[in-house]
Amino acid sequence: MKTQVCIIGAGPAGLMLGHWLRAEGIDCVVLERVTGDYVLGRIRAGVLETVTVDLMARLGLDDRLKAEGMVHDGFNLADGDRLIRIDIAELTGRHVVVYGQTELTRDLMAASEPRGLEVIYEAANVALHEIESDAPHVTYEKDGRTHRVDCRIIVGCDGFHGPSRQAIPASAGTAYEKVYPFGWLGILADVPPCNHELIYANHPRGFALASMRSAERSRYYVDVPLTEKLEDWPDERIWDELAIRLGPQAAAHIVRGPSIEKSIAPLRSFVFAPMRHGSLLLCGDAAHIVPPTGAKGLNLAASDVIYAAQALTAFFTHGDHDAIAGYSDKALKRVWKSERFSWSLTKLMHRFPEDGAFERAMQVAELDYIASSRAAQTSIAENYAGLPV
Ligand code: FAS
Ligand code: PHB
Repeated sequence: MKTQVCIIGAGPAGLMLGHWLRAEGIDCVVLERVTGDYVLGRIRAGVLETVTVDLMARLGLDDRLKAEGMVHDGFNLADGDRLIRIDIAELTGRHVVVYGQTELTRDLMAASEPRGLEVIYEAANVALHEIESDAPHVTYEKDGRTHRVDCRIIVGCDGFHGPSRQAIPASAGTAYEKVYPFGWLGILADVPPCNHELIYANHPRGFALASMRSAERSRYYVDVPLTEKLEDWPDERIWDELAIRLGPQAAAHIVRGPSIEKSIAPLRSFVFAPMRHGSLLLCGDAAHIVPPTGAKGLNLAASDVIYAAQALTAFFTHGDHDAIAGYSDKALKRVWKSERFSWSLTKLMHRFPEDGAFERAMQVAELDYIASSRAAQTSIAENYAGLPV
């Protein structure tokens, strides 16, 4: 097969990019290792910045998002009995939209065929070749045969563990990483949320988050040591812990029910720079990971896609090589700001095992400052709503 752009990975980054390129009349194909149902079975992000909502609108794929997405004008930081509301709308004139990554991916998948976007699922052993040349190619196995895709540009949208970043010689880039000493244990349950807005809680027993997918489906998280196993956390233990950590106001409104999904995600901050090597561009989790505290993962994938799509369109329609050369610096500027915000909110709202009384006093002082300062709240609000692209 011969095409202009070979995209590896059919998560949100790969599919959003594929739709944009097809809309511009640029040939591309998406190779995905697993089945579509498996991709949809993952429960990940739930909060969309306007950048991501606008991108779906630009792709003409926002009907369901507009109909079913929940517009949130604010969110809350709980510190024991204290609830600090960050009024995004009042402070910045903006908002976020609560709409599950699963639903966003479902919309992108459903529109692929009508858009003429070819997605090859169950493409095994994807390998990248000659990425430093102007004629790279990708091979994969399917139906017992090895297939080859010749292209001009490869875009790695294959997540943190995918082959794309690993195809770049270690000497050609720098990996920045911070691993946190806890993970997030998340549950999904068909019960009404305990509050109409998100609550991030810092409690002596640990972190908790009350989120949702709809008025009937809730998503909750507690942080747990990385040694913990799912079998150590039967539903009742999670509900008990949430009722303690979220504080009395929220606890009074928690509706318990059986979990329909339960998983533990490790927390990591990671950036690989540069996000381009020869004819290979990296987008999304393939290049960077943020702890989910700032709700930035999916939204950073969207902004990468915007920068990559603009560069590829300029390259294929006007032969603009500088656009490709400039992609990495442009994307990394926004990536680092989101990394900083996610790291700082994680430090503020979690108890670190190595922390002593001083670190805790710093958390309290920062929460006191946030509670009393419009400037501090505005800074958090504009970062949470999403910095400009
Ligand atoms: P993705 O990982 O979504 O997609 C990459 C795709 O590449 C996958 O479909 C994968 O199967 C495919 N792939 C991998 N290797 C391949 C190969 N060899 N060949 C072909 N295809 C291959 N963000 C939040 O804001 N809130 C959250 O609560 C949250 N929870 C998360 C929980 C987990 C466990 C993870 C990993 C991430 C979470 N995130 C969360 C961040 C998440 O939303 C990501 O940022 C988002 O999925 C990034 O999208 P992509 O870059 O498309 O990567
Ligand atoms: C979620 O709803 O899954 C969610 C929301 C906000 C976060 C992380 C996860 O910061």
